[in-house]
Amino acid sequence: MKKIIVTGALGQIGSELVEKLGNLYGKDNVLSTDIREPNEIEGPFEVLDVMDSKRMYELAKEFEADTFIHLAALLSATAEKNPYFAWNLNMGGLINALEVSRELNMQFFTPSSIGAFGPTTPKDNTPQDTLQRPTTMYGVNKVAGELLCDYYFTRFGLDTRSVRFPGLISYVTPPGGGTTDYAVEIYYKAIEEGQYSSYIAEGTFMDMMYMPDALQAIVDLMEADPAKLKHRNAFNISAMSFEPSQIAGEIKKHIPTFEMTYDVDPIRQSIANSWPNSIDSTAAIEEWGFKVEYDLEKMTVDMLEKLRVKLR
Ligand code: AKB
Repeated sequence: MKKIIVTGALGQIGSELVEKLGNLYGKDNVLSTDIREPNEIEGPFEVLDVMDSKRMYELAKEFEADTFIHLAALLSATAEKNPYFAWNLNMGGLINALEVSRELNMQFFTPSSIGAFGPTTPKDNTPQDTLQRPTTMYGVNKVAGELLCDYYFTRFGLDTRSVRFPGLISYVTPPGGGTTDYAVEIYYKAIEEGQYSSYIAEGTFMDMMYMPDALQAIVDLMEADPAKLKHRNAFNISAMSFEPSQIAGEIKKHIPTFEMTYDVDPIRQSIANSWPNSIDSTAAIEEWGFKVEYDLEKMTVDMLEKLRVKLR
């Protein structure tokens, strides 16, 4: 049975991942941590600033954790507003988590992102192994993080594993400060106001994934036979690629009066322009059986159904 410590447990991925891990491995076997106190949470919780390596070590040791899931990080748009802080938090938190995992001999997961690619990366069907010269602080952090995790694997034998997540869409906890957040906001606004003003321009394709598929991918990768993994940090994974008018069109099938306009945000648009249109997930499929259940159509049905209940 696993004993798992999770940082950033109250964030977009963490809040749903902790529940899934609790159902799979037992609620008492998952220690949630975050920099702030939760309103409500099931299972053990501790306040932890990931810059505090001493407390991180003590919490992991006391809990007898054998798996570390490090989620605490700033997303792309927020990182661009304060690059110095982003470097310190994203890289400082990561190396602390890796060191604790090395000292306590844990399995390790931290997400990378499509943000690890840049304008010189092939844009369509982006290969697993390709040019990575990102032009954002977030992207610099993600590439450095991928290399650092690979380094801990080859140098210390630490079992590090990761995926390059696309934009993640969920009705539970909203994302904060990402470039792909428009694809979540649009569903809320469609239900609440019947309209949405997109900060991403028409024709800008980005990879996306519905949260249940993202959570399953983490579990499947962490359970995968290490002998089959030729790659580690990090696997390309994607469920769909669309641009704003396509998601709007899908919503319109269910809310015919829905209207979308554009008010492009130059910073987030330039980040989006530097990312791939669509990435190739073949290595993940071949090495650990990556699969998805949701495409744009199926996700839209589920998002609207769940949000109608939530926003009632
Ligand atoms: C972001 O937009 O910053 C994230 C990501 C793709 O990593 N959702």
